[in-house]
Amino acid sequence: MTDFSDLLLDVARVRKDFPILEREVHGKPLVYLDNAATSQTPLSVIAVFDDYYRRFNSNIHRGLHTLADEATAAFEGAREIVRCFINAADSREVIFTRGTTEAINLVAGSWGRANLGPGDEVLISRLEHHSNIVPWQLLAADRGFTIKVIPVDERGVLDQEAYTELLSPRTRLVAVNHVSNAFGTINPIADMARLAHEQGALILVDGAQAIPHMTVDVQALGVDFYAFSGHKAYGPSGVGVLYGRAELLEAMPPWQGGGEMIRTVSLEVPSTFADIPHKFEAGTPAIAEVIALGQALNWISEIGLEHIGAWEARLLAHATEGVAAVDGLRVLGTSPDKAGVLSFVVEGAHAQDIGLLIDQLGVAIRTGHHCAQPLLTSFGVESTCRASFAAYNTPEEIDVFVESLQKVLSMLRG
Ligand code: 7TS
Repeated sequence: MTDFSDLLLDVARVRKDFPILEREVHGKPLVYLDNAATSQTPLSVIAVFDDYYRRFNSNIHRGLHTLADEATAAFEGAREIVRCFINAADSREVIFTRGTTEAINLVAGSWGRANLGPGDEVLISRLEHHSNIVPWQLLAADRGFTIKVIPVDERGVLDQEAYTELLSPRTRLVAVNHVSNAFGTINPIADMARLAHEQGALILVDGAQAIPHMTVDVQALGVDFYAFSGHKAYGPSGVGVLYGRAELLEAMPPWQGGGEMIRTVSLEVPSTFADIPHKFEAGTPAIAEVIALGQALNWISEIGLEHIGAWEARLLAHATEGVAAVDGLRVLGTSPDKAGVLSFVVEGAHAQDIGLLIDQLGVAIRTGHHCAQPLLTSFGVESTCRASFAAYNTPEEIDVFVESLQKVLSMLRG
């Protein structure tokens, strides 16, 4: 039995912030273990929307009236919260996007389109989410560069020797995730960044699964670009962040054109563009969502990322121990350095069937390829079941999950 008593996270208090956790599903208390897809939202973040639309809903940056001023101050305040949260040197290095996917597409569409061509190589890994694969494939078809893939070993750990060998002066960019959504593997980003830079390459990190679980210091990691989403970090959907080093962002051409990103527009001579970060924020952004994302990061800081990380690690250990007793169950992703993600398959039972039946018992897990088809294919499976943990999950919920899984399997096996 895993001991949680030494940990400094008051889970009962944390749970009070999440009204959704009180609901029932099919007459059973909800056990929400799909946090890698989307985490739940605390009251203080929900309250941002009420406050914003009741008191100062207004378009930002271009108004002179009070509401526009207040909305702009809150929006730019959120940029400073993000800067501080990831320890960026300058808030101009924080660009708001719709999410991780859009952040990566921005780098591909702007930096990639301007800098990549025949003879160049982009290194990705077999652990990537489709959103860090497909933008590079689309661009490669257009620009004629080559994509190379860092392999994983049988634990789902990136092969660092192969990485070193794949790196060469032809490598222009390394694009890897910080934490794998499918297996939970934590990648040694600081080392990988150093090796990339030694070859003159840049490094883009997909941090969608890292931001809510571990301290991310973009300067200490030495990364050039870092992307994440609000909805996996106790924030709303429809908002995310691209961090980019100022000198890179300044040299990059605009991506989307429109209002907000211009300095002057002329029909006779070329238009000129705003300074960063506004150059990359065309059109009216998701204002309330950005402010709410700031609040979500504040909520994480109040609980303390070190406490959240330690709590989730213990939940993972408890769940791993629990499923070890399940007949025919195989865990995929056994990296020694792993975030709170438990992916597994069970002999003689389809992941889809498990997912549907366990939902009847109130337990929400994810089944499928988790948008990481190349990874799953290399492990000889099309889909897995995945339980993923957040600060509000409890050891008792893990026990319900394991018991429910046993019930479902005895139903499926007749
Ligand atoms: N990168 C990683 C590592 C992810 O886990 C996800 C979403 C994305 C990128 C895309 O983020 P978005 O916010 O732009 O959609 N991952 C998952 C998941 O594991 N299940 O549902 C979505």
